[in-house]
Amino acid sequence: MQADSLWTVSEDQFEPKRQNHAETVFTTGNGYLSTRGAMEEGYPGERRTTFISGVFDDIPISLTELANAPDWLELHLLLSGEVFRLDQGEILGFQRVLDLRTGLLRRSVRWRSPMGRTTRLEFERFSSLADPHLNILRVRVTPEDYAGTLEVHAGLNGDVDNEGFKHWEWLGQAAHNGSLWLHTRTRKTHIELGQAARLTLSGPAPIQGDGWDVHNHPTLVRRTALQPGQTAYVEKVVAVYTSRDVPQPLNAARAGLDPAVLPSPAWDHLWEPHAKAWEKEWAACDVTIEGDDEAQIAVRFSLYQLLIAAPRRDERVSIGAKTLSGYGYRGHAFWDTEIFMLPFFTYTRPEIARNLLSYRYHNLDGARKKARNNGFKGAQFPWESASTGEEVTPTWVPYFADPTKMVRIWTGDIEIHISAMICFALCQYWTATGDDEFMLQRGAEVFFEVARFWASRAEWNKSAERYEFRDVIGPDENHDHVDNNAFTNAFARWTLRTARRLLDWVEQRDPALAADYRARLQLDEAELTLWQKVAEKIYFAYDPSTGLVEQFEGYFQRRDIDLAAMEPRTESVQGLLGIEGANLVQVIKQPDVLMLAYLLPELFDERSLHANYDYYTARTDHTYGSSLGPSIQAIMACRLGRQEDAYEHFIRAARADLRDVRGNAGDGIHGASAGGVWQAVVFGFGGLRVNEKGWTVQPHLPAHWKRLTYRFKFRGQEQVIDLPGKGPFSSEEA
Ligand code: IFM
Repeated sequence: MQADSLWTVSEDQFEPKRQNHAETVFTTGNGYLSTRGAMEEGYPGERRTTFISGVFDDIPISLTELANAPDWLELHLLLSGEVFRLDQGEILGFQRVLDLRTGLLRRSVRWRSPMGRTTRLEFERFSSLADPHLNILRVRVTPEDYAGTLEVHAGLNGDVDNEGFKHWEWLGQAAHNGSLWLHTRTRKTHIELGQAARLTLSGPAPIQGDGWDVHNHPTLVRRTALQPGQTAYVEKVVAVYTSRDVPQPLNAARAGLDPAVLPSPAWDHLWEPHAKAWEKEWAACDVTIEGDDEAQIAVRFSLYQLLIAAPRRDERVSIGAKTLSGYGYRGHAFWDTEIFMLPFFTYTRPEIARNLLSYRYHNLDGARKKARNNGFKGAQFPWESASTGEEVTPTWVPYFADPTKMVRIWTGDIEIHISAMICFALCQYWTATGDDEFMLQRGAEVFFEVARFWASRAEWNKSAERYEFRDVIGPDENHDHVDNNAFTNAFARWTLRTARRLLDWVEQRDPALAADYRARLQLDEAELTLWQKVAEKIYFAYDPSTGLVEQFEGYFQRRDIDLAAMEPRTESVQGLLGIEGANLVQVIKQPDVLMLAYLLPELFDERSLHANYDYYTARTDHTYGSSLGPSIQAIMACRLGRQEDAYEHFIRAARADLRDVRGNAGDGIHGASAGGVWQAVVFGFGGLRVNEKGWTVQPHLPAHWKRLTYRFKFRGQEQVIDLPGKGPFSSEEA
């Protein structure tokens, strides 16, 4: 493959049946907003969507979701009176290419109309990374074998919905004198949105134009004439602001398109700073793999998807499990962000990691409220989070196997490890960056409140003389309402101990601040003693004779079925056995205990690692279980020297969205899998380990990889690791 093709993802057929998958893959964006790869002219069944980070709105009943913004993309072309549509006439040539290096989406089409006229069209678009409020598309239109007219309609369409539910109310609009704008507001959360657009048409013949002031869909129209072989240039540039950004978003959007600020045509003015901004991003994080083109492209694709979802200027938003690229999980953030996506940012773009962690800090009050409502102290972070930190997990959803039935979702009630995951991510960020100030001012408060939650949630079992966490769901969601999930218990203990040490450190570093925390949070000695007592006595089901950790109490008594004997299958074990059925057997959705071994390696010795790896690997639904599992499984396989296993799991993660392994990529990118792919390469094959003392590299490259390079930052210093061979292989301190 050419070096350039290792930076692209492409398709060379228009396939209406898989258009939703393609829309996800070809998402463009800049962290402020993302637009799915729908086509400008629009097709039945499409999920045409632009999500703006943090723009949530409520829907009945007590649900909140990212609101699909009024459509900026719309562009219709009439070629000598015939509407350009790929589902009519004949497609003589088609290619779409996403350039991961610059976030440019290009579509080349040769199309014969129903009347037999042939036209070449070159579409391009991007959302500026340099100025996140600006989006631009352009088309070059060339009639090949006819002389005729070109008419362009470019609108801002406020009549959009989230697959049925309309979030926007109209406030105002205009479409005249070349000016186009739309002013709308979300119905419940009252976030105002100002959008302004400018349409440019140029070509060899005179241009005429007017505007259609259709309610909620203002549109500009331009017309010209073309001879065979002549090319017309169409450009639509759109500015987007919300009241989350500025007090007067409409004014800001209109001002952004003022020709004195942004000359017309705008493409070249926007392109250069945009391309430079992307160059800077990749310089900080690119990974190169020689000897495996599929892996190379998949890694860059994963990083691209994370980068276009990452908040660069906003610390009150997170990244949803499906990034900003689809309706899945309604834009809500899970532990996917802290454990799977965040390490990539922590080690390559710590400023973004800081924003993401600040989001949790700003939402502490929501988490406090959740703890209080459940009868606990401190902060219990929501399993699914939107803009306030309050729980937004739906309690009932249609059953995926039979949407006429509703199923109760318990994760929002009892999947409680999320709070510890936030603390873990804070520590990881702190260790990697040495950002003491952030830990002192923000991280510590989160830690203390979460520790307090764990101490109040723990239950004393008098007869067994231990603290327990009953009625929980661990990372493996095939089993709910279990007691003493090992992952949850171990992380409760870790948080309590780390919080105590952190308080000592704050006391040393800044006694006044420590006193302030003690007073403001009412942290007295009795409570601190309780943290210690609970931590010492938390039950952890480790069997020294086998080295096995029981995933939860009674897990080993569940029916042990032969997963291999169920092959070949095309759906998850939960899908085949039903929710109740899956609860009764040992098959797990993701490797709960191995995830623990990955995150807290100090709890497992070599023998125990092998024992748990063998036991749980055979019982994990790797193919159709959770997309979070394969990358972690790959890392653990690397650490245990199981190279072939490692690659098999890694490539499964790498293909999750590009090949639509689970058949649901149309709902959006699996953000955790994308982050996991980076971790599998860097922490797995690349062998990076980091602790307070420094870092070491002990590589485990797949046999067919000729070379791997990756970069990361440790305490502000950029490190480039070039494998095999070229050290250094540790920092001096480690
Ligand atoms: O957070 C995950 C969970 O671990 C498994 N179910 C899907 C969630 C969102 O990706």
